[in-house]
Amino acid sequence: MSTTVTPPPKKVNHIGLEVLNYKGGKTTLCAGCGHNSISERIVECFYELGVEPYRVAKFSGIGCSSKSPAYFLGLSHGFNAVHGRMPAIATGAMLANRTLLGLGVTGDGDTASIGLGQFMHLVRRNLPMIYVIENNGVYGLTKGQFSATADLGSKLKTGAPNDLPPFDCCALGLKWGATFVARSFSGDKKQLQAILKTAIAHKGLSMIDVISPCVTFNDHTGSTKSYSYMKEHEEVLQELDFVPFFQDISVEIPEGEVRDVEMHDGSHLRIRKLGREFDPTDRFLALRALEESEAKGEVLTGVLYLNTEKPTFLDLLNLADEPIATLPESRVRPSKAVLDAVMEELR
Ligand SMILES: Cc1ncc(C[n+]2csc(CCOP(=O)(O)OP(=O)(O)O)c2C)c(N)n1
Ligand code: SF4
Ligand SMILES: [Mg+2]
Repeated sequence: MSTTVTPPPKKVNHIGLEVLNYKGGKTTLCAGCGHNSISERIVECFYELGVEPYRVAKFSGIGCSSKSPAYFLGLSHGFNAVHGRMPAIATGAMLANRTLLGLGVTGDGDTASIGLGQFMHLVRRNLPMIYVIENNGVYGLTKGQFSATADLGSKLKTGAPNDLPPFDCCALGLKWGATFVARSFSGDKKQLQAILKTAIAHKGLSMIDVISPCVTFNDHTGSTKSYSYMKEHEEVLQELDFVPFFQDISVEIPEGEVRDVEMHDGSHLRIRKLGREFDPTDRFLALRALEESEAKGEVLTGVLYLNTEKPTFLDLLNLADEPIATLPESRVRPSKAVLDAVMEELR
């Protein structure tokens, strides 16, 4: 007699998709590379929040980090740009279709060395997209030369020290007007998840600097971007808890200890202080906290700044609600009469 075995029901998110629908190809990065952990967090967060994968546009430049969009969200759109030029491509795509959820994943070289000028303008414009910097202090793909985020005195595997002071991407982002600035560590699963989810809910440029050790070229004694250095020097600013808009928010919170920030989509970020007083809406305080921690040789992680009020680049341009990319020709091509009037003005 044969018995039929009913398979267990598939686990799905609130839009009915399985986690498999959020995965990408098999990684070709080194085993233990911090970038692989970040890809895993991206898969989990987009799955748990029930983001439609076909609404996401992934952007990257060149580097091991910039290869990683191939390893998550395989059902999304993707554009692998030239080294350091991802912001220009992302800006064009987001202007053409404002209904997309932009996700840039890049490296410290791609962002702070060759791509610094592009990154600067992206932040200044507050383009609504997520911008993840997988920061290992080196050019991993080209065999481990120091990047512009390498700390002064940090040593290469050969023992050669870095003689130049680093750019702190978070400090630069704060200065240039980013509306969500956070730092995390690829090894801190819970913190990185809460930060990524907040970035998905944020309407504006969300920049996340994630210390992501390169196990092949920058994980030795003397490196300040190694797993062991981060374990000893990470200074966690707050405990973070993200409550998505589709979940009950009525949990009691002890007054004075937790700050609740309502995001644009109705989700909530709950920030519980850990010892020190810190106001994540105060840009000057954030810059000071970064300077102080750097002077102490600490790596400050957490949400440094959040501004839910500032208009985005798309708001400033007064774009139509419908994506330009799908408007019919009759609405995007000026009539002959309009063109004639323009030509007349230029005479
Ligand atoms: C215009 C240009 N210059 C230089 C290179 C060589 N190159 C490729 S990746 C890279 C650095 C990547 O470093 P990073 O962005 O930190 O990524 P990682 O590999 O460390 O993740 C460089 C210099 C290139 N591809 N194009
Ligand atoms: S070389 Fe470094 S950054 Fe590149 S995949 Fe390997 S560990 Fe990661
Ligand atoms: Mg790098």
